[in-house]
Amino acid sequence: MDRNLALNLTRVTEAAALASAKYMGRGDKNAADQAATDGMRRMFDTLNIEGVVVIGEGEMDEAPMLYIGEHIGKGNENAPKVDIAVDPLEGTNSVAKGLPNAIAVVAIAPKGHLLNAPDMYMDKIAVGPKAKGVVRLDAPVKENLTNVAKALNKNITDLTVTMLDRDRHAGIIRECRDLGVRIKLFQDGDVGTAIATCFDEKGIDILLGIGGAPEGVIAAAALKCLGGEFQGKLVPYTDEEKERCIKMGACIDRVLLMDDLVKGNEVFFAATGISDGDLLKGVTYTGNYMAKTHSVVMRAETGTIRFIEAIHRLDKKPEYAK
Ligand code: VTB
Repeated sequence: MDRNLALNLTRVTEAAALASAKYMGRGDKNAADQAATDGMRRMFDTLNIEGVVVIGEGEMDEAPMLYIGEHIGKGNENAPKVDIAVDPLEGTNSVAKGLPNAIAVVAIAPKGHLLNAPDMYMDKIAVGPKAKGVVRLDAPVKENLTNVAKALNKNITDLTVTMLDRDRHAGIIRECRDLGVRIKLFQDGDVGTAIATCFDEKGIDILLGIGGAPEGVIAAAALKCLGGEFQGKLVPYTDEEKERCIKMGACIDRVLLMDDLVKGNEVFFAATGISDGDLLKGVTYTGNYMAKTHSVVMRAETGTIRFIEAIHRLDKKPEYAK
């Protein structure tokens, strides 16, 4: 894949972020999601790729665009054949309520390299590069936290664990409290918080808990670029979900490691902040029809991470000016 494609992905996530940020705090999560999806889809049409959406907005009959199986890109001669994983608006509730952590994200890899994860829950663990190799999703919480503390050269009581604020995490929260670690709960958006474990200054040492499976693949793509570690296990709650896993050939009996989620090292990832979050600042409107976006774009092959701050003239981009 041409390395400049990675930079072009920033245009794709910026487009989604600018489109959905207009709906910040307006209480309409569907409109925000729709705007993000439209914006992202339009920009994808300008890329010279022969892509297929493997993680998207739902099945073909559930979503009008960016649905699983949709063919994307101009696909000129020599266009790379790629898998595409998108979440035009990760954190729909956050945008609707004006809360933190909403981002627009995309990951791409050569065809067949991204896991086609069913839309259900996934149990997750994510750590940054220094703690890579010392955690196992199926190990007891105490063992993982002890190992991470050792790898980071910290006391266990100086660790910060983050997880979604959900009742289903009551057990892990109790175990963490018994160990005396700090817990940072968040309302939505575990892709950004998983990635935040890879940056020392974000003050998050480990992500635990259950969130969405498709977003798990996207987070794994980012952590591959960053040299961190992500593991996930599908959590089908109903017989119907179990059947869906079997039909899709998705493994429910074991922990999915980095290479099960994202094969190889040729993967690009981009994200743009919509509301302020652990990873990125959100879209800000600076007056005079100007907006500022904050994005991150990365490639696993070289490990280069770019933070891109962009100023957009909305008077020259009428599609975002409304
Ligand atoms: C969301 C969202 C996460 O998982 O909570 C969702 O905030 C699933 O959890 O970022 P709930 O059904 O309890 O809301 C994510 O979308 C992605 O993992």
